[in-house]
Amino acid sequence: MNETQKQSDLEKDRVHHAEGFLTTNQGVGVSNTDDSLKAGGRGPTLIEDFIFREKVTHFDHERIPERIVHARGSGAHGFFQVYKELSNLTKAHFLSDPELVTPVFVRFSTVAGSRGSADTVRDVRGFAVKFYTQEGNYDIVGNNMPIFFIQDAMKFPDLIHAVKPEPNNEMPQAASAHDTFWDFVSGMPETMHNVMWLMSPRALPRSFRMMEGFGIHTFRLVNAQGAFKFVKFHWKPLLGVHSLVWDEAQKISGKDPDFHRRDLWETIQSGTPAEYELGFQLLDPEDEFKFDFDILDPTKLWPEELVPVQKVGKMTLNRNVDNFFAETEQVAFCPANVVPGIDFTNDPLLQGRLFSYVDTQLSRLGGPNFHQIPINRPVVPVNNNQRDGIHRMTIDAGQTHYHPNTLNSNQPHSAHQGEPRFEHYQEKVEGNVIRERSASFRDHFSQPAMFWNSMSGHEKEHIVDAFRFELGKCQKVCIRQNVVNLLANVNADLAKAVGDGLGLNPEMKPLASPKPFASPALSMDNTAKSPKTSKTAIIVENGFDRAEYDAVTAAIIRAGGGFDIVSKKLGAVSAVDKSTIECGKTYATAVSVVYDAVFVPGGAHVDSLKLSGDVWHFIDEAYKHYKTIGLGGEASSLSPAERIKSAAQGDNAAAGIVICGGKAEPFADEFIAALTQDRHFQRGCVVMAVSA
Ligand code: HDE
Repeated sequence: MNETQKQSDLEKDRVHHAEGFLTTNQGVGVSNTDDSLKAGGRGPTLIEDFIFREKVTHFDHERIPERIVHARGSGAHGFFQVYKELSNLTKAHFLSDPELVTPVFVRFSTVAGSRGSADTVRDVRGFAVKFYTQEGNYDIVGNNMPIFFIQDAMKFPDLIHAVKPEPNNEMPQAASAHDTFWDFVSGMPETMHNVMWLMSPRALPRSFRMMEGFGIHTFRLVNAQGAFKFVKFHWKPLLGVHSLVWDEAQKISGKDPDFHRRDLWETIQSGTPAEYELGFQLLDPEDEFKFDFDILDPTKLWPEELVPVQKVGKMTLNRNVDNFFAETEQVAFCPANVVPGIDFTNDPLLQGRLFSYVDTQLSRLGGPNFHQIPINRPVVPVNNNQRDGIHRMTIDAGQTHYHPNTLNSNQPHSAHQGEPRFEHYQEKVEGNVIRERSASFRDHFSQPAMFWNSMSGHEKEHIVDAFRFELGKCQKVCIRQNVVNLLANVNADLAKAVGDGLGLNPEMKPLASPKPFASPALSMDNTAKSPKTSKTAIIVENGFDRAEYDAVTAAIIRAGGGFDIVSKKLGAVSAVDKSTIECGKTYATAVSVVYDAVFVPGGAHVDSLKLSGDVWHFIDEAYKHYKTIGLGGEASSLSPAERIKSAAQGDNAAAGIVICGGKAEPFADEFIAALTQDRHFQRGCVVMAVSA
């Protein structure tokens, strides 16, 4: 089944409600859905009103329990294709043929917040992909960070209890900046690597379309001959990895809590798909012990400089859901959903996950038949002796539902050799039954130190600020102190810088002296950059320069970006030459934080713009968030560079501010070049003196 076939499979269950008369759930026609049945116009409602009772009863039960983690999510449909056949690595059929189009459904999510929480909180993002393959469903249930907080699934309830709102007052919502989280962290040094990522810009994606995805655990690829390689899965966004800045993210949480959801929805709706390449890091079995970390430890990544990521295929998300609840809410992912050719390892976090997902879905989706919900249904037949249970959808005909049987000639039969069937990799296992952590899992600081060493100046500054913010929100000074002590094991300058902001010094001698290793691939400065799908706000009032406007808007469109026209009121705005354009946003409905750049054409309107506090604020805020600012003709007088520059910035104060020097076209090209650079961090960044 290809992508279109999956769509037509779902079509069977899609009801358009476009025409026809109202009915009850029993199909009985309803003439009035506005008034309950009463004894007299002013009399009591009658219990026999089955139409009222049915409508309200259904409404009373419209919500199902939200996910205990990853409650807030956004989904999209699409397809996956491999670049070349990979049968030397795996017998997985969907990876065997570049012609094969495998339908996928993806759900992106935050972890800690509840279903109605804001999108741009500081958090890990879920990146869960369901492949509807010819051999059954395969799920990569990953995150946007390549490592996890804990090493053993046994600690997951503790971690989540600590990060979720505190139990006595249910605060704060969707935030790790509180005592219980940092109390847990300070007692669990293994969290330090993921905590470093969480304090970095990676925790504030600019868009779901601009973040990486990782399967985290080490898996196995097994080929038809039974040979295997260890593998780590990566998703690499074609647009590169980009982030918000913290002040901006917090403001977006108020101005547009649906920022990421809207971004994904609107981009797909406009016909531009979200695209990611699937990458493999591969390791031969004989190299299992060649690193100074254990490949089964999920708090460790494989540096890309040591094990390069090989791009093997591409995923394209090109279709929004028809119904959020039916698809995004009811989809059930599970790391145990594998197909022949892909297998597990003994990573103790993965092993626990293999149990947890179906277990939670049993209560969230109300029983054992959630695989029959359209979004969860495989595109191949399901054929077994499982029967009955809550919400069984199929009518399973016939006398036998057991095996072996003679009454139905032993059908369905066990899959033969030659039929697609899952065969577990026969790993040799031996050892004493013991409740302990392997000694090879004990180094908790080398990789956090590597992450720190790999960051650029502004990324380091972001991390220090994030620690100061989060710990500053903790009430107990001893918790702040414990974390600062722990940070000294990662990097002395980091601990000192964080401590300075909190009025504390690291109190203990570091336990470890991590190696000065860096992995340049970890810095977002080395990512792909593109003006494609960027959004520019164009501020105009009556009397703007039409030639500059035309040149810049044409250049934005050529570059694959978009723009909104923002003014003090909606409707027509006239240029100097009396031509008009339609304005779609006002200073009340548009804010700089949801744009990548601002452009103000020159013209007489600048006199009026200067009288507006909203306009100054719009431009200054974009400046503070390192965004590109284009100022044509007279608008150059709106430049924030001279007004708000600090001594530390020096000549960098004007970075990313493009002023029109006369001709509109070169100005437009310069504007796009600056927009392509993404943020202009050199503008305000005071690079810390940090030793490796
Ligand atoms: Fe999950 N996780 N998780 N997790 N997880 C769930 O399953 C769990 C972990 C991830 O969009 C739950 O259906 C345990 C790592 C994503 O629907 C639950 C452990 C990674 C999603 C669960 C982990 C993830 C979930 C809640 C520690 C990245 C959202 C609702 C062993 C590799 C999927 C549900 C979606 C959801 C358990 C750790 C990713 C409770 C026990 C590591 C993307 O089953």
